[in-house]
Amino acid sequence: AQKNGIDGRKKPNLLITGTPGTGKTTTASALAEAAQLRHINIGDLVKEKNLHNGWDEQFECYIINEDLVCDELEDMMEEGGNIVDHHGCDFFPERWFDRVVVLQTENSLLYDRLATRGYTGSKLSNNIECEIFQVLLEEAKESYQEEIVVALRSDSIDDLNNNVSTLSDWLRSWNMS
Ligand code: DAT
Repeated sequence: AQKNGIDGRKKPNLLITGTPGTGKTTTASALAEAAQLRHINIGDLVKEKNLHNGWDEQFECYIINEDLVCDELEDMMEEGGNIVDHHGCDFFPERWFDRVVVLQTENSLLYDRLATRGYTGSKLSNNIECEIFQVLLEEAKESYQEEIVVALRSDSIDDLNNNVSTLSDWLRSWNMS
């Protein structure tokens, strides 16, 4: 991570990514509260601001307009102090992030979480496969410098609390360094 960011940020930007259900939103909102930073859930932002090109019937999700999302976020990212939460990471400018966290969850636990969320059929199996093949970890390593990418387990509430505390410590040390 760079002191005062590549763009002269005074506060760091963190990306929390991972397969749906691994705990991105839960982790990001707890961390945002603990560290007094802004939580940006890309899925919610896309819906609220209509940053999409319609609904994908096959994948049952909005077709994100990546250019509109990046334009919408640019000023806030330049300012710093953002925790961005999204199940993808390859379309953001690399310079935006000081650290990229990939949450990972054991398959059977993830299966239960997604089933509880109402996922069935191919939507459920596609997401489990995404986790088995570590798609997001690979995507993160391809999109950012490896030294800023960290994989964290998110199986239990203990993991969640540990992750929030580890990441709070890191955010604090970034501010002081
Ligand atoms: P995501 O934003 O990655 O889709 P989420 O934060 O909505 O995931 O969490 C999905 C569900 O799993 C939700 O009911 C909270 C629960 N959960 C999240 N992280 C967890 C953890 N580390 N241990 C146990 N349950 C967790």
